[in-house]
Amino acid sequence: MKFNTKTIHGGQHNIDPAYNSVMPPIYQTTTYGQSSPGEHKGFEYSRSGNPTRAALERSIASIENGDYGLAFSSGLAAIDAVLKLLKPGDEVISTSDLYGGSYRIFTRIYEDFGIKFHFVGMENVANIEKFINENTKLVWVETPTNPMMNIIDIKAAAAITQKHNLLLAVDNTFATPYLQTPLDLGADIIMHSATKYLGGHSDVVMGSLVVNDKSLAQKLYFIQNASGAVPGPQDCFLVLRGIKTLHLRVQRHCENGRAVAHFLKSNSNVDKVYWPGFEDHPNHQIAKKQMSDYGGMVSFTTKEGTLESAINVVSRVKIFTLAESLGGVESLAGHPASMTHASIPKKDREKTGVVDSLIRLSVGIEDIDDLIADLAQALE
Ligand code: P1T
Repeated sequence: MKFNTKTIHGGQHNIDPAYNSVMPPIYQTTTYGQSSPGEHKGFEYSRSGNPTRAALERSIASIENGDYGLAFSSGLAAIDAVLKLLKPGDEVISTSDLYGGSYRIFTRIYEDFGIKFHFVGMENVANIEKFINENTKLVWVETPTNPMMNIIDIKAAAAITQKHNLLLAVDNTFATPYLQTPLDLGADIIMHSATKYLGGHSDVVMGSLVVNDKSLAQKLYFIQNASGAVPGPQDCFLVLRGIKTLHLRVQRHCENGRAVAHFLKSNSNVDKVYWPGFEDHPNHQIAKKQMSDYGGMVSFTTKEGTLESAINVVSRVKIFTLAESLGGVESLAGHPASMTHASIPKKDREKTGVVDSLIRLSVGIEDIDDLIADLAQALE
């Protein structure tokens, strides 16, 4: 099955034997009757499993070319489940530029449990190897990175993790499987904030993991059930509905993202524009190789280079909404330093480029003329 068919049909065969409904019923139930103890029709209790969630988990696995999918109550709950594979003393090597909340769970929760994190610029993947020692267990890659749009070579990172017998997890939130499928490039775990493009309509908070290895899937399933951060059936239904148009939406996000990136580059009140489709982006060649297009996320700095100038722009937009999050049909503008990345100490975030004058855009699927006119008036 090709991708544009998988988004609609992947893992959805015979979802409703009772009435052949084309969408799975929302099984709004906590529990399932048993004919005698342990004898049931596949579901016992909705933390352990729910048919609507199972339909979504199969869909997500299918679009990521994976064998096993798991859904969580948020992207961070999915990250939390991956970190629970580790033990005190273990070490993780992570992308240095990443979502502020990922940085926060690493440094403010798991460091206290005795896990050590190294934040490494992975634009040159050879840097990963410098931090590997006998305690290293996991390499965490976000690509494109949030919000600097750095690109990390997943295949080259996988060659390193395979050589050293480490797990490679890729946060595929920005790219979506429409643009890149990390398991095919050698990753072990794919993580999503399904809140973003998979859901696609800014109405659900959810996370997911996809893996191919059966024993890894079993460990993660154990954690999902034992820790219990599962999504409800209504939310699973909404994300499943969102996935059915993922290919159409991301295609338009890419078109609009490209137009916005070029507009910003030509605007005299803009300094730098971060978008992996530019030929002068430092890892454009890798983006070109591992992604089928460049996505709808664009970051830029103002020419003035001050906090005030960035605040002015994000306060003046009218069609873009000043808000956290991304990946919905509507365009959003964010100020990473004070919003999504405020939990990263100023000196650390500035090292990665998250300066006070940086603005991040999640370019939606509205008419491109309206989006550009809106940015033009805000930048004036
Ligand atoms: O918000 P949640 O569903 O828990 O997902 C966390 C998360 C993980 N990974 C990436 C790359 C993300 O962007 C996020 C959430 N990001 C935002 C809310 C944001 O505005 O960047």
